[in-house]
Amino acid sequence: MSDPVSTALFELAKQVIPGGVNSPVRAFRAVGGAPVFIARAEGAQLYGADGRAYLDYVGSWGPAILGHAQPDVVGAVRDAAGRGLSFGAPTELEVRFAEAVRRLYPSIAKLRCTSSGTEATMSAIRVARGFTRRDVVVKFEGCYHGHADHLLVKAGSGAATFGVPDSAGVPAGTAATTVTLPYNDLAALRALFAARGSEIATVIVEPVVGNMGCVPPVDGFLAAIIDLCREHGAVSIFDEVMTGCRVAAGGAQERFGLVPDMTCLGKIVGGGMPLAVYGGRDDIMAMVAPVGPVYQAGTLSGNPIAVSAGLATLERLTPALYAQLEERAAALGEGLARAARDAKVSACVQRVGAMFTLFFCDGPVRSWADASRADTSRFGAWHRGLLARGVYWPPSQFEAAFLGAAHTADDIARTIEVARAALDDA
Ligand code: KE4
Repeated sequence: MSDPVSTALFELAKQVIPGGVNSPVRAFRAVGGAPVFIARAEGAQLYGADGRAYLDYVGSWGPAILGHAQPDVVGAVRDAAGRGLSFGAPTELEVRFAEAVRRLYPSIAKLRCTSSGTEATMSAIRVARGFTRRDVVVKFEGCYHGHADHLLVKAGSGAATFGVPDSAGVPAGTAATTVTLPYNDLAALRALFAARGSEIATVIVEPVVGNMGCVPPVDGFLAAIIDLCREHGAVSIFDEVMTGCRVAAGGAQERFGLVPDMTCLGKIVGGGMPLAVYGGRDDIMAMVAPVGPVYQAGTLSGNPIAVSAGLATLERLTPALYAQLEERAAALGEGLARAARDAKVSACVQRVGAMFTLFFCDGPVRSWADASRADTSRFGAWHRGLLARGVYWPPSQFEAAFLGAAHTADDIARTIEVARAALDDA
């Protein structure tokens, strides 16, 4: 159960903020109880409003790969803040940041900063539509790319029919230019291109899905997206807002050795500050105003404080960090799978690098149709058991959990034991 301080704060919050939260998943509706209100965080630990400590596996939904309040990142933010918070004018910092991103993502010839992942994907799609002079956007069921209207769309009646809104307030006409296919379904993708290839502006994909829980791509799926887009004059967009700097310093495209036409980044690149990126091939990015006819702008785009946090983070994404994350995440994944087997619970662990999910269903989970079979009420009971024992897990079966540099081997061992005990509650 949540602490009384958080519960009281939650009641106050609900008087002034819809659902008491500034983003829906934080409301704990999928797992029950009041959300923990966080007072501060350091390393791998969160501290609730009542002072209670929690071992954190959300990491602000990915950004905290170096651990919370990492001294060098905080120092960079403090220094930058002393020089002014925002200028609405170009700075050298933005140039250095863009150069640092390009070194990690050679597929990005030019990039633009935005203040959120939603802005990054929304802008990338607008640029792809301007570049191809086509309207149709292809996405995959279970993938989330932020809350722009044309991305809040679910599959229509048939696999390759146009989408229907997945949120109130999205006009049917907007949804109708988005086609949603099953993730990892190569046949459906090929069939769509065969039928409508000349209408498709872009295919946007989470190269490793985090937003239905961690679902890796099957061999050949991502390469097929890139190849089919090239063949039909469409633009492939890797939405690496979550996977970027997470599954490798250079993201999924580095891990899998692929070259998408455009890439979106967020979360880790901003070190936890409001900073995201979209970019890609020179000829495509030449479409962006003021050079080209596709308009995109932002008062706080490339904000010097956010960019300082991003730069300080990128500079610390070392091979040693990823080796440590791989070792610790593998130990945790194996420990969770063993605990589920010992408890005779139908479950599977899916992991790519330091992003992972314990699904309460048999694996493999390759698509939304698979993921939606998970026992969400059992997940909720397990989550409450973890929380009661001081482990803060993503409050939804359909989210990925994350490890950071500050998680120790002892933290992993403790988490496995706590997970084992919580499985008995679930
Ligand atoms: P933001 O607009 O939330 O910065 O980014 C949207 C976005 C785009 N693409 C991917 C692959 C993403 O995962 C996200 C946002 N991720 C969610 C967590 N699954 C953010 C948490 C939230 O919505 O509160």
